[in-house]
Amino acid sequence: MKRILTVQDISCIGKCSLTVALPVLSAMGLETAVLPTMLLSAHTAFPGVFKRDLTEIILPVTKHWREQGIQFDSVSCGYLGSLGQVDLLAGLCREWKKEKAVIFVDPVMGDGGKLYSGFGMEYVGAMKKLCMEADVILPNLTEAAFLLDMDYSALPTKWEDWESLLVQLSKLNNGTVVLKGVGLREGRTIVLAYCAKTEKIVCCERELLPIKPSGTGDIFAAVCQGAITKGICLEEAIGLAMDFVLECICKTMEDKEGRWYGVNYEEAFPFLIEKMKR
Ligand code: PXL
Repeated sequence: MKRILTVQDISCIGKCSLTVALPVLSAMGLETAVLPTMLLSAHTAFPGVFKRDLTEIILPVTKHWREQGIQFDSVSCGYLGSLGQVDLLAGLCREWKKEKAVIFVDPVMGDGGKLYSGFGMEYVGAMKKLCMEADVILPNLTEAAFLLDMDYSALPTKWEDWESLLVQLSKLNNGTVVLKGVGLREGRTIVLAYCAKTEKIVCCERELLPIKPSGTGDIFAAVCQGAITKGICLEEAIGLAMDFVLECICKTMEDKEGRWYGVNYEEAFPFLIEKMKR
């Protein structure tokens, strides 16, 4: 079994980051190690969240793994707690990469044109440096705009302009970029990917559903990491991640007793497990 690591916060309530990535990756048949970056009583859409920054655990935990000779086939970073932590992870990713791990960075810092609460421009600068260490970066449109220092309202509307935006983004890591939520066509959602090494563009298009529960970006990133680590090609990995996210959103819409704050991924698992058999 491949062994992978996922580095992100644990939000005790709210179904995002580690509480969705771990079950998804385990269900995909990967031995999944976790490195929690911050503990939050709930995700940041709740008011008055209690937070405990876990930066101080990162070096002792990773030192112990090194002493035990533990290595990873891939490592992913998602929501990180603080500036210092982003720098710390950049150094660790460099080490893991030398040990042949494929590095995925979802530069989680905002959505809907705005940064999440607690993040400012310094955080964006640190995130650019972390992206440099990644083989694959997976920004949403807001994160892409911040990473390129451009205005969210100036994002492209034409296909040719998206192509050049992808190329610009791929210069951050000189690798692969997976850009989520591109709205090129009415009623559709598009993921565009570009690989700097092959100069190939991948475009995956699906139906745009009317709700966007939190946690779906984290699920998307987890499925991409899992699938690519298992040797599935980029295009199929993105297609699988989009299909599973759609299934999760459908289950969320069907669930009349569902909670406002999270995605119903639990009832979508049979779909993912069935897909992984093929
Ligand atoms: O889903 C991204 C995410 C992860 N972790 C925390 C969040 C969010 C988005 O709001 O608040 C704590």
